[in-house]
Amino acid sequence: MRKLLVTGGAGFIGSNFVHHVIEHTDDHVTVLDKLTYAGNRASLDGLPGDRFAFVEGDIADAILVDSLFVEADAVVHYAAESHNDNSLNDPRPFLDTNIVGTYTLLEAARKHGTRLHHISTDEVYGDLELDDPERFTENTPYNPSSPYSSTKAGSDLLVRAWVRSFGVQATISNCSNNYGPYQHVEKFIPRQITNVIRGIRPRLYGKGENVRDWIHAEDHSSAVLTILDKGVIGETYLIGADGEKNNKSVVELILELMGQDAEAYDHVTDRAGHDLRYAIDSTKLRTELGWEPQYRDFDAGLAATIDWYRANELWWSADKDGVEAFYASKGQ
Ligand code: NAD
Ligand code: TDX
Repeated sequence: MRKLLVTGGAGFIGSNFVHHVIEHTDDHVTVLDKLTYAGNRASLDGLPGDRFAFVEGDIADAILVDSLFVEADAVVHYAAESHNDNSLNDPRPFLDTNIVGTYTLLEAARKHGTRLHHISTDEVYGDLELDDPERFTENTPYNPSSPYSSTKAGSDLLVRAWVRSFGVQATISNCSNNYGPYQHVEKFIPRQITNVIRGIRPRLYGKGENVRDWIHAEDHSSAVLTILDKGVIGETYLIGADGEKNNKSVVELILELMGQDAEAYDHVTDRAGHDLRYAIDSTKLRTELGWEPQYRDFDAGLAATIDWYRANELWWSADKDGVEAFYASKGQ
């Protein structure tokens, strides 16, 4: 039985990955998570005790990290401060976790010779024009815009340096925007769904022309497992499912699927430095490692996600008022 250490496993994508691993492999999973405002222990409820363990702690705690690396066969690193809007308000935690935290894991991987997979984002590449025929590839130069994406870019570069300088056994993946269950209500899709459930009008930043390349969290999980099993050490793989949509069309679809007038939303203050468009070319992952996305019907995936938020109001309701108060203070 392979022993996996998953950092940030109580967050959105990490918890989806843990459920995926328990369902599709024989691996044992230990989650290391600080349970920040974004971590929710309930996202890991119901997992079998003989396959799963939870450790509350900080990835920047070198002594704790060292003790967990002793036991692990491989580490999948999801833990991060992940929200662009928060990074515009208070960048410091992004430096502490995304940079110093990743450095701490790399030093432990170096000491113990542990296989490490680093989870990153397409935002490290900056943004594209709406009519640009090119999409991001593994060769696109880094050009991050926000404090969040610059710290993720920095963490990727640390991984590359530790591979080259110290022979650390690491791979990197950069994925596009995820949707699915267990996503915090601060993020775009859950915010609008839970707004409609609460009788609040959805909030679209600026004109809503910005494009995101949506992928279901399940497809992200299957891609990460593929890279963990078959990826070449030192390589970067882009993960995407050809899901480009502008924000306006996503808000309208949420409203329609929830039985509301598709125009019943408000335009609010735009995000500072708002990236215009992300688009992923995942040819390398598909041709070299044989991965394919399974969730190709965005409307069906979004409808299932809406059902999940309707059925799990207890999971998100405690966070909702605070998130809306924060946005309201910024005119969003
Ligand atoms: P999230 O904010 O939902 O979860 C982050 C988790 O990390 C939380 O459980 C939190 O408690 C934990 N954490 C934060 N700081 C920590 C620390 N110092 N020590 C230990 N645990 C800590 O984030 P997410 O959306 O699930 O993103 C997970 C990873 O995927 C991040 O690295 C992010 O950059 C990357 N990513 C996200 C997306 C997306 O669409 N959400 C897309 C591509 C890549
Ligand atoms: O209320 C909103 N209204 C709105 O129009 C919110 C919260 C967002 N938006 C817009 C901003 C973006 O164009 O929706 C789009 C998506 O916003 P977020 O959910 O904040 O995601 P984004 O900034 O694109 O970043 C996400 O994908 C890449 C994740 O949060 C990152 O962690 C990941 O790296």
